[in-house]
Amino acid sequence: MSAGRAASLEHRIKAQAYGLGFDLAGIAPLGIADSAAAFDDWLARGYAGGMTYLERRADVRRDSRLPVPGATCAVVVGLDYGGREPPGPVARYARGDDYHDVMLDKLRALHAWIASHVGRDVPGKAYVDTGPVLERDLARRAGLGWLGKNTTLINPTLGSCFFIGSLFLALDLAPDAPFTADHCGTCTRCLDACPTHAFTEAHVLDARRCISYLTIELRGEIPAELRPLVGELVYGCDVCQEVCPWNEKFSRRLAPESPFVPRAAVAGKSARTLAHAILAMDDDSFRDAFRGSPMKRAKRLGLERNAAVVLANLGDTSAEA
Ligand code: B12
Ligand code: SF4
Ligand code: SF4
Repeated sequence: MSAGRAASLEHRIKAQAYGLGFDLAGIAPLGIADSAAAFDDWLARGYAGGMTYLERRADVRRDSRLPVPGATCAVVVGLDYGGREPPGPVARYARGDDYHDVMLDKLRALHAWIASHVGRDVPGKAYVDTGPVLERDLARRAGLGWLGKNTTLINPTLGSCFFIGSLFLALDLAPDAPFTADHCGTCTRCLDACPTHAFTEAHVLDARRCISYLTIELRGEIPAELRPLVGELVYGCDVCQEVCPWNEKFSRRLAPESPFVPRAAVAGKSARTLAHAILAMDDDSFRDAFRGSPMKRAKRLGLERNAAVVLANLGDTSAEA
């Protein structure tokens, strides 16, 4: 294939990704992650807490040649979830439909389009969040942004409120240039604003203290000393992104037809109203309210725990007894 035709294929793949609704697209070469040593260190310090799955396939996470044997590159995409939507008790990413489903459908459509475009089967696999991939590292390699001090991947025209997905392919594509600049400068807003002081230093998050971990991933009780710091957050936390100047400037509102528009169970609800609604649910109403939502990850028990913590923080004892 000539260099000219190869360039046009990369361009068309990215154009197709934008056509499918993605906001960012780039091509990453595969190999040992640039932050592999930082990841090892993070695991060794125990910062993953109960997320033991991160340790189990750490060797695969560290080296992006391993998740999909035969793959030679990954098309990495970003999908905005509305960082400019108003704050509330549920993190913005989790208010609407489950992004795993939304992104995987689009990535599989992209994969099918690539196969039909090149006229043959192209072995490959799509991942969103749950695969053994250091997605932010891979996205930086694809040129989509830099790793901020709050550990999120920040794009200079979109901020950080977007999901990352990747399509690993056994296809000879020219990679994009990695994002090498760091636009955090001397800013420390995210580190200073974190309610639980979860950053041990810039770029390093002790997940065991992070409200996102405590309200979503943790099974069992939230440690007593951290409960008051959870404040009114029922599910997830956006604080270290809300204060980021790059989000203040570039985050977006959602289009009315976006799958991430809040569903009825959470839309416009205060922390108190939502917490009471959760505590009043039975299995059936929980299933109805959160079918197809990322919030079902915490399970009914986890959401009830969070609701109780939030009501205690509000001094609301009406749900007790
Ligand atoms: C585990 C996990 C979590 C954990 C731990 C987060 C963490 N920072 O490690 C918890 C539950 C706390 C969490 C929270 C959130 N998460 Co999360 N999470 C993941 C997951 C599954 C793995 C991340 C991981 O490997 N962590 C291990 C650490 C060590 O890696 P890292 O976070 O990538 O950090 C890198 C840098 O810090 C860098 N590094 C370390 N030291 C240094 C030093 C320097 C100088 C530099 C430059 C870099 C550097 O190396 C690390 C390894 O690559 C990814 C999906 C995936 N498969 O990658 C989603 C993912 C990272 N999460 C995501 C989101 C949206 C969130 C939340 C915003 C959700 C919310 N609102 O509640 C918060 C954000 C909290 C935060 N500040 O990170 C998105 C991030 C999108 C983006 N634009 O960055 C991802 C990519 C999911 C997705 N597919 O969209 N998450
Ligand atoms: S998501 Fe919230 S609790 Fe977690 S690091 Fe960011 S500000 Fe701190
Ligand atoms: S708040 Fe400041 S230091 Fe933190 S990620 Fe944003 S620019 Fe970087």
